[in-house]
Amino acid sequence: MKTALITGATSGIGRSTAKRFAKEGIRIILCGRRKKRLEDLKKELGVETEVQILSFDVRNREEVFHSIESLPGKFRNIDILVNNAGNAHGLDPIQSGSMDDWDAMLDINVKGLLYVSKAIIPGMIERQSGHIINIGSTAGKEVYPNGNVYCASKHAVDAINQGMRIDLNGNGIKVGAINPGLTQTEFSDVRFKGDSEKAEKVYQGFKALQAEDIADIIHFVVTRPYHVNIADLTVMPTAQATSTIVDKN
Ligand code: NDP
Ligand code: 8X3
Repeated sequence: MKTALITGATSGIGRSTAKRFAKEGIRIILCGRRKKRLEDLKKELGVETEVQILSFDVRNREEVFHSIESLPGKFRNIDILVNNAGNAHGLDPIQSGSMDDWDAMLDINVKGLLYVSKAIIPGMIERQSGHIINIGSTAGKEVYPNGNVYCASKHAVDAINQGMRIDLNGNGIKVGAINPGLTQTEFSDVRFKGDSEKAEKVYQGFKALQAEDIADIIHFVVTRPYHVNIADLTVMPTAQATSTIVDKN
C-alpha cells in the first residue's frame, strides 16, 4: 500500500486528488490549515483507506517540519508527495500590487513547496524511491496581464521542478510537474478575496477544467510503470488556447 502526502487537501485540486487516491486504496496524509475541513474529509475517506491529517501553514518552517516528523509509523514512509498548496492573491498591475499579496504568493507557492519537499526528500533518498508531483500552472509557462507575481511564483515552481529532477537523478525518485489551465475551484475566490461575483465570472461562458479532471491526471501519473516519469504536463480546457485566449460565448 502506497502512502501519499497531499498539501492543500482542504479544497479544489488537492481535495479531489485525496478522494481519488482514497478510492484507489492509497494511504493518505491530508494537509491544510483548515482543521475542520481536514477532520470532515478524514471521516469521509476513512471508510476507504487509512487517513492521517496534518494541519500546518506551509509558510511556517517549524510547523512544516514538526508536523511531518510527528507522523505515526505507518505514515512515515511517504511514497508520493503532491506539492499542491498554493493560490493567487490579487490580480493587479505591478505598479499597484499589494506587497502583502506578493509575500503570500512567494512564501506559499514557492518557499512553502520547498519546505515541505525538504522535510520529505531525505526519506525518499534513504529508501531510493519516491514520486514528487509539483503543481505548477499555465502561469508558469507564460505571463499574462496583471499576473506578474503569481506568474513568477509558478515560473519558480517550473524551475524547481526541473532542478529537483536533475539533483535527485540517480536516487530512484520521479519528479514531475502538472500545469493546469483554468480550473474551477476556490482559486478565484481566494484571488479576489471572497468577491464571489468576480470569481464566478472567471469561469463563465465556457467549460472550465474541474478539480476532478486534474485528480484523474494525477492518478494516471502515479500509476505509470517504474521506468516512466511524466516530467512536465500542461492541461487546459478545450476552450482555452493561452492564458488570455479563451473561447467564451
Ligand atoms: P483552492 O483555493 O481550491 O485550494 C488551495 C489549497 O491550498 C487549499 O487546500 C488551501 O488550504 C491550501 N493552502 C493555501 N495556502 C496555504 C498555506 N499557507 N498553508 C497550507 N496550505 C495552504 O485552489 P486550487 O485547488 O485551484 O489550487 C491548488 C493548486 O493548483 C495551487 O498551487 C494553484 O496555484 C494551482 N493551480 C490552480 C489553477 C486553477 O485555475 N484553479 C490552475 C493552475 C494551477 P487551507 O486554506 O486550508 O490552508
Ligand atoms: C491558475 C490559472 O490562468 O488563473 O494558475 O493563472 S490562471
